[in-house]
Amino acid sequence: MDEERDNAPREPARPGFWRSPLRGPWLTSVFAVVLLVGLTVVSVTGFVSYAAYNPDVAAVNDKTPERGWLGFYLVDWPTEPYWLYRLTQGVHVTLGVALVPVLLAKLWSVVPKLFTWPPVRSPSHALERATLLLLVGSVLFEFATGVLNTQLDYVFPGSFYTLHFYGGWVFLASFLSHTMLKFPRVVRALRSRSLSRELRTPVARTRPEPGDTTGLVPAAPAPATMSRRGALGMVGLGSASLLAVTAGQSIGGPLRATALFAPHGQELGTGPNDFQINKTFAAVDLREGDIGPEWRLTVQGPDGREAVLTREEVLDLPQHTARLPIACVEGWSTANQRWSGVRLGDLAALVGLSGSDPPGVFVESAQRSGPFRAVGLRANQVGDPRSLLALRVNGADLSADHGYPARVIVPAAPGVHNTKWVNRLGFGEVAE
Ligand SMILES: Nc1nc2c(c(=O)[nH]1)N[C@H]1C(S)=C(S)[C@@H](COP(=O)(O)O)O[C@H]1N2
Ligand SMILES: [Mo]
Repeated sequence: MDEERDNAPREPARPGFWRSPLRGPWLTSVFAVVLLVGLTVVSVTGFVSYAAYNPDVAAVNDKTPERGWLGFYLVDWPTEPYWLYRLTQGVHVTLGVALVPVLLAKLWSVVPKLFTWPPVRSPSHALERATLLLLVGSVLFEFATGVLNTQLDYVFPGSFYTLHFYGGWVFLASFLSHTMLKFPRVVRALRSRSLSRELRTPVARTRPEPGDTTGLVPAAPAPATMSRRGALGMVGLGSASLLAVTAGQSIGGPLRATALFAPHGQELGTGPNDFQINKTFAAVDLREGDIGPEWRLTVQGPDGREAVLTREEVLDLPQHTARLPIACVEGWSTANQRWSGVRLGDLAALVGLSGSDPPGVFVESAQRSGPFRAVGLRANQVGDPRSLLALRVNGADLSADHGYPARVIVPAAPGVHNTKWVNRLGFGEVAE
């Protein structure tokens, strides 16, 4: 008999369906505050990441050419401090990953609201629900596309940036209005219970939150099977574990080995070239001949001046050294590597331009097709004395995987702007 009753339909809109006694405004607000702080940082670093692409410089940099005024905040991406992108993108990805359990817990805590009956009570209720749809939709979309991008090596060719950028704006707008709408309620809820007392309350003494006016506390709560302390601990432990298996990919050193979540963290070269490789020589559209003795570097200036150099001739130019990391949009970065090669400014001087105040440059790779074969760099990047066309790293020739015969390395730039297998530099070919 009892069994039959258990099998009866338990539709989620029925008041008695949701029974966890932990659900209530206080618990929801604790998760909300963590997300308010965390997702603000993730959003800001995300929009900063787009600015780091210097989209105004060249069409190949611009992943959202239709963005209009949504690019109002773009700045000339600086080269100082040299670890800037390593920090902003490391925080964006690592914090984003670590917040997944908090996000899921927050959604769990409010899920009965999804099935509110009647679904729409008034025009303002309809508006509130529409905003929530945008908020929940965009946050899930941003997390899904972000995690897929870090794990699956650009499964969305090119369009990832577009999707993630516009999704980011939808999220930010709905996040701001949701925050303003709910802020007073969150403050009130947080004041209603003491966190330290909650952390000392075991399951046996766990009761539903009294005097609820938000409708989050279930109408017919079941006895507690877990304390609020247990729920917070579980979420906290989940976040801490994700942090532990992610952070190492941008911190580096011995911690690299702990970055089990890192997609490229495991693919290293050998000897002095033993740091992460994004696309290997074999993975891109390159043939042996493209980087063999036949390889030439073509340097061009705005007035038709041109220099064509063999690798030996590039090595005969003054060589400089810069200790710089590679920091990928996927969140991983290398420790500082010791790059040596020719200053981009010195190469501009070869075609009659000022070496100390050079224009921007269009960089092209011998790679015949595929993403990242070309990039535009701004004048401030070209003029930085640490910006090199590197031929060697850590005292050895570049390996084929790291861009032999020559690659660009620029301080504070996203990894994707450090073009490998470079064979042409067009100075003055990009917007300033
Ligand atoms: N020609 C070319 N250059 C490229 C790429 C590429 O696919 N092709 N990948 C870029 C990306 S996304 C990154 S993060 C860095 C990685 O450099 P590494 O493989 O030497 O670590 O190279 C950049 N340079
Ligand atoms: Mo990258």
